[in-house]
Amino acid sequence: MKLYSYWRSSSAWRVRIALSWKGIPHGTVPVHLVRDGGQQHSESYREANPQELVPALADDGRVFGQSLAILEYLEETHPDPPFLPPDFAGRAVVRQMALAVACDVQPLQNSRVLNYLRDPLGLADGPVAEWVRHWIGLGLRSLEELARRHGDGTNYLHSNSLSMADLCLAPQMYNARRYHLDLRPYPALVAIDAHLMTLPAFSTTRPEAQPDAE
Ligand SMILES: N[C@@H](CCC(=O)N[C@@H](CS)C(=O)NCC(=O)O)C(=O)O
Repeated sequence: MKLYSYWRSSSAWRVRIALSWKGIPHGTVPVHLVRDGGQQHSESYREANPQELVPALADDGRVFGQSLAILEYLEETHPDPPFLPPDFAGRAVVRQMALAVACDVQPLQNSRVLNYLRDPLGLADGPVAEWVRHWIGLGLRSLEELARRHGDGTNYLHSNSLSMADLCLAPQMYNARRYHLDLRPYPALVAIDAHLMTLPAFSTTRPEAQPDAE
């Protein structure tokens, strides 16, 4: 298996955690999202992922994009240890929380969106950062409530075991800190994130631990 990744990509980090958690041997191909005008736009990478986004995962002669599709693929091909609960309702809740981050928060802070706000729309860096904080804050507010309803409020988002939702939470919290969002309104998420970062699958795959980190 080969993961196309960028050290600071929160979507790629989800997959790095999954590969580590499941102990799946793999290589990593760094794709620099800024250098050379963005290597995600190169012809060779477009061949791997026509969406020109990281991550992408190559396995067995095929390449997949979209981190959540990749996570589901890894879960189905390597079910042990699982990151989806055994019951249908539990799975739906975990997917609800993962998608709340992956569909409704992360896309609004992706670099191509922020670049478009700057040019051609003419927003300065201050308002752009404000935009990011606004959307992350809104997403975390609902996630905090969901964590209280479905989790233990201290270790995991759902029930008392690791799930795909946690794989989305930690990278999102990292980005919230990067943009200096006040995290005091989200004590359950802060506690869960702190616990997750004690797990080797999270700590060893964090952005700063990547070979392409700057
Ligand atoms: N929904 C996609 C999002 C992927 C995504 O937005 N990747 C970002 C990095 S986190 C990227 O490649 N950005 C490059 C760009 O904006 O040009 C997924 O979950 O894989």
